[in-house]
Amino acid sequence: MNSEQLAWKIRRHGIEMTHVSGGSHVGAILSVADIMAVLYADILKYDCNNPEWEDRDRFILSKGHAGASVYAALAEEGFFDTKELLTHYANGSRLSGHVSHHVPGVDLSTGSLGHGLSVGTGMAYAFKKDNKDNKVFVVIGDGECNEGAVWEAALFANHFRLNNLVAVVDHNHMQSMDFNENTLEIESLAEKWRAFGWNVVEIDGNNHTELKEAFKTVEKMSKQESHKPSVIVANTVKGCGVKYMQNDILWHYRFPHDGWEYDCAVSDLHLIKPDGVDDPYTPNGIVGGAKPSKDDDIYNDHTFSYTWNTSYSEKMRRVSAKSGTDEKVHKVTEEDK
Ligand SMILES: Cc1ncc(C[n+]2csc(CCOP(=O)(O)OP(=O)(O)O)c2C)c(N)n1
Ligand SMILES: [Mg+2]
Repeated sequence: MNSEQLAWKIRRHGIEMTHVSGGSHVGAILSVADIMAVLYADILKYDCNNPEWEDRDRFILSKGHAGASVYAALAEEGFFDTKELLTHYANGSRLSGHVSHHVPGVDLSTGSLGHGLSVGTGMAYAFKKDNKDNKVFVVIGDGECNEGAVWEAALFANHFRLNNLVAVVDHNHMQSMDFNENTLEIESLAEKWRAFGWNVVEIDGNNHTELKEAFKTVEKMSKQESHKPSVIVANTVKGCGVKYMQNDILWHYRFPHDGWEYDCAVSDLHLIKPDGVDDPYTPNGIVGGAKPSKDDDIYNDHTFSYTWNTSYSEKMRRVSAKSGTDEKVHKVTEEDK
């Protein structure tokens, strides 16, 4: 399966898994789907028949709340049966909501944000000490970069010249309740990584050509004399692929319910389905599905600083979603205030 096909599968499984389980984080799964797909289809070295293979690359999804994306990628790549995916979040299932190392192919349980890069850095350091040429890849969230431990790991990785370490930031500009810039200002994110001594490549993280090129570039950079670790700042859209979810923070926690939410999500995905890939749940998409009515809460700004905290200083509310449209994020204007 090529990366575009795998990304579509991850999205389709992600919708079904959150729909069936009532689980959260569908926006985060859709945001990271392309990064995961390119990693599993083109970059990572692994053997699905021997998950503990010593020479494998190590992979950590540090934003462990997007666990469904890793489970879907592993199942599609043959680590276990895709039918198991629908046990996600169920009592007794090994496919817990956040990533679990009890699942074949998973090297580290994650979910408490801020730790994946430190562990990945330790792995990379150990490989150096053992003269091994395994690589370590860590995907982190941009909101996760609020955690101090991320930056401690970044210092360490540069100090020890861990050129066998690649971090990818899923830079969707949002976290759980709001846009990053309204929560804790972090821009310029790329400049910050550069200041910490890393090679930095910034790309569109929902574009497979750019992702593949970026992994090639960091591979070349890692061979430079400086031996720096590398980071790909992958600009993504939270909810990418389902129009009404895009850049709407509601879909960090809300799952696609029965009715128009599920029907529109599936229909949107069918509009972008690549050739040669099948939908195991709704093979022909949804014909004549439910549509939102004018009273449904769609395309509204659900950010914390807009809806729930009216006293939140406008000075700190730096970005907002445009209400009434699926247009992208925009900066706060005089008119908004
Ligand atoms: C240490 C810690 N604090 C808080 C949370 C709750 N939480 C889950 S997801 C999330 C937002 C993360 O944002 P980001 O890293 O940008 O991920 P995204 O969903 O945008 O991909 C938060 C705060 C957590 N999982 N771990
Ligand atoms: Mg984010």
